Amino acid sequence: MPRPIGEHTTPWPEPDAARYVAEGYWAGVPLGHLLRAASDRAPDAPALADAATGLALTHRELAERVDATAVRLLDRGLSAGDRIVVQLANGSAFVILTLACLRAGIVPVMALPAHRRRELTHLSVLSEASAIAVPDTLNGFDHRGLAHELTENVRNATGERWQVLVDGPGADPADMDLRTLCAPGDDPVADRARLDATAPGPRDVALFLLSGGTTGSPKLIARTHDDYAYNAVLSAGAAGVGDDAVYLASLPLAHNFALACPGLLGVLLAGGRVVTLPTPEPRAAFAAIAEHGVTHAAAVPAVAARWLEHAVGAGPPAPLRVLQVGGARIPDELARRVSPVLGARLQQVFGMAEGLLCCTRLDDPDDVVCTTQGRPLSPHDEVRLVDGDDRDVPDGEPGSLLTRGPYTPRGYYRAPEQNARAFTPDGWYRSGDVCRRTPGGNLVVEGRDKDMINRGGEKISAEEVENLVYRLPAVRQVAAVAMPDPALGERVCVYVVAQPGSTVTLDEIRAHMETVGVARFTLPERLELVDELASTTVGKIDKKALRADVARRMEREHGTGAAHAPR
Ligand code: OOB
Repeated sequence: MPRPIGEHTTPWPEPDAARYVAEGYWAGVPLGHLLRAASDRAPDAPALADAATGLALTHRELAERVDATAVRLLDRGLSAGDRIVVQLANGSAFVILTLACLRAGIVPVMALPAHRRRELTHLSVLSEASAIAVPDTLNGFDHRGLAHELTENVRNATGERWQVLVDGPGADPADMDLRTLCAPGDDPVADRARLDATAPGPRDVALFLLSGGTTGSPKLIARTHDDYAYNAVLSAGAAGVGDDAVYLASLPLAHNFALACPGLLGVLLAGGRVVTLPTPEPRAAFAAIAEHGVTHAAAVPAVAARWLEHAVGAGPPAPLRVLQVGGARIPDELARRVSPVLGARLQQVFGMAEGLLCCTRLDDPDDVVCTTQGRPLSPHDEVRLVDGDDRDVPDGEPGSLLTRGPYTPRGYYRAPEQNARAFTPDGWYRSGDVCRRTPGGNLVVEGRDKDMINRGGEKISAEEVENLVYRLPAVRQVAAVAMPDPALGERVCVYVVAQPGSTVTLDEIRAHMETVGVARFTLPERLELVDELASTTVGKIDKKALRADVARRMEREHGTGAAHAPR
């Protein structure tokens, strides 16, 4: 039996929780109920369009499919509180399965399609998952095969049964076929009554998001029904999402941004419509925007840049009203082009799977929208900017951002050691972002003091890359750092000191990491072989100096770092 989730979470202290309830932040209703209620308000309005398959569902049809799927999951042996790793591309199977889990109290673990053996094993074992949902193949990769390969490792580690749910014609009798699982049911009234009677509690864990990579392997963030619903509803309000909104989900839905900021959940809860697309590639995205009358979309800066480029030839994506940009800092010059070129209002979103969301508001002056990352969503979000001794810095000075609030959990799941570092004893989350507060109260993200590389919004743990590179016998010392990149903001560069008489190449490092099985976006894209690594006065590797060094080298090679696009 998997351990009850509650054994390893850090709940909000009761006085805070009571205040969040009393002041109406926490609705006290599980997400499945809220979604059901939203669909009852406009059952015949369109809810979901899968741009890849053409499937279109109204709110009633979606809710009934979700209920039918939830009932089938329960009938096939999954129970409320069980965990299921969901690794699906954006599409109707992702939506129906995830919502079905929320409805039944089964807890989805939001893996990314890019994850491979190492990440999936870690997530499955840590969450003690009893199932995984995968596409049969995606972009030429055999996800079904890998899911079955994990069976033995996961069973040995957790003692759990391991069921593989497969989306696509490649499913065979050893799998649960997601197309059958997500099909319409025979008795929607009975399904609904059964699920209403066994619904999870509002403070139960609704889902696990993944942390953006500071320690070796991703950590799990347990988000409750109450806190995540609040996150989604509040985001919808700030993005101007109402029942007339049509939202394009083309960033991975497993990311907090596309899932609930406002994303899939916020838009459905507002009675709007979601269009799923497996890729944000501009041609496909612009076609989907035109075809479905998309009013709202979300992008990381690298995607926004490609959309801007595309719009110069193709013209603006006419129906688009709001483009949210977040996940990494958008350069001010790029931000200023969004409205004139795309004809849509820009909303900057500075968020984190750990909770806190900051954003610019739609009626903010252009200067605020284009040069800041906005301010916290909730009046109950607490934000401090502190120095190295956790003392508040004067306004206008950069400081490390600490936060607490009604949708920022107080600890990672099953991670006491990391929690001691990432949270203060009185529950503030150390985001690792270095920010400055403007006189108007908005935050500007100026840098970070965490050891993470932000590759176009994908977060990569430097420690994880180093751990893997250290496995190569020729490597004596390694440090992974961010190098500047014009398209993605940052990419991974590794500095290596080889063993005496040995050498190592970038291809060897990448091949080794691929053999271990990690997401491709984590593979280093540049190698610097050096005799020694710069160190600080206390003998730690000086990553700041290495980052400056690689930027300098690239500038020398190409005039500016900007001209160079490795791999
Ligand atoms: C979003 O969430 P995560 O968990 O993938 O990454 C969080 C980290 C932040 O701590 C910060 O370092 C960086 O990503 N970040 C930004 C940013 N938005 C996120 N840095 C600068 N400017 C921004 N606008 O990335 C995420 C979650 C919800 C909504 C949007 C993004």
